[in-house]
Amino acid sequence: MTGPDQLSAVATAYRGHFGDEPEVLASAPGRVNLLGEHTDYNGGYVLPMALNGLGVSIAIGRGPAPGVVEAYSDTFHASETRNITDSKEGRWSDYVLGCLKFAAETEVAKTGVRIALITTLPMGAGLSSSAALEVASIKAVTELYGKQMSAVDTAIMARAVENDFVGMPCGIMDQFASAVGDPGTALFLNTRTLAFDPAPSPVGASFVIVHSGVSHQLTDDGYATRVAECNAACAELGVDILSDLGPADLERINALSDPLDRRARHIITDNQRALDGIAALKAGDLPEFGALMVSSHASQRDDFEITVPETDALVEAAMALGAIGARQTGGGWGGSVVALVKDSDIERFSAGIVETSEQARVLAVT
Ligand code: GAF
Repeated sequence: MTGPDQLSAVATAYRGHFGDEPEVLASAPGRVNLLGEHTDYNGGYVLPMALNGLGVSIAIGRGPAPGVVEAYSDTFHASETRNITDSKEGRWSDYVLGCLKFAAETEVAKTGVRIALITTLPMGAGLSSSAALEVASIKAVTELYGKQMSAVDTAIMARAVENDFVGMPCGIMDQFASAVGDPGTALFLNTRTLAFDPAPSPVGASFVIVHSGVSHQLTDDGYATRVAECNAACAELGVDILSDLGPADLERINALSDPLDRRARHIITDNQRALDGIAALKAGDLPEFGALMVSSHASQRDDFEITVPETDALVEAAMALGAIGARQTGGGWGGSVVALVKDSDIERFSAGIVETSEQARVLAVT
């Protein structure tokens, strides 16, 4: 489904569920990350691309009563009723509620809000379904009440909702790519300064996103454990943030105790790969970009330990099928693999990769 189709579908869903017209329609894309994984909460570099046609669309209107929030997911045929004063309850509507609270608590307390949503992003695919939901919710509710918010401020608020309301200690990459990124164009982002630079698209090749079928859950302990390990490495190294260090500091990093040495090494080397990756894209050097993807996967597997056998096998299969590069993308412990494939080879590659695993499926070519 394309953007305008999704908006008209969510408007129809709103009418069908609530019985009246929505006042505002909004949407936000998911993202695939090309290089720089888990570097964002370490003040480092990332290279995500907002996705075309994969995202969250929202229809919103006032009602039914002051403070009441009615959220309906047409995709999952699920509805939840909350109050704007509620705390987090570990439900999907927490993401919506947190955004309403942070962006317009006073207004929602007066009018109440009804929201219908549609998502075309598979959950747990590592493509930022929660960030897309947050960004779409903030865009919808700010427009509903006539509030101005820049794309960068929307990303900052969406991350705050995730950190401070949902309780997931993520960085800003996903929300930034969703709010600021132009779908189909990768964005090189310095997560410390929020300076960003659109990246040129590869000529004659595209990124193929393949879901491994293993759904990840970042609210499980793994992600928070990695954040804590990076912080522990900082304490041992005497720095505030790992991105204060660079390749010249690898000797000191390698002397840390295990696994902090490997965790810190992944951050330093993946930061460098993101930097080298944007340079390779600018130079049109696709073999170099592909090699960086492969070494980034190895670093995620061996040093950061966030891959699973299914994504390791998919990366190997992708390379055996002639991909220029491939790696697991996103938070980890499953989700999707992204492969860089020559345009002339995409049909053969896509048919071949789904043959290698019963659960694998191609989600997008971008
Ligand atoms: C998840 C997080 F939400 C991001 O902030 C980022 O850390 C990513 O995992 C890993 O690069 O998507």
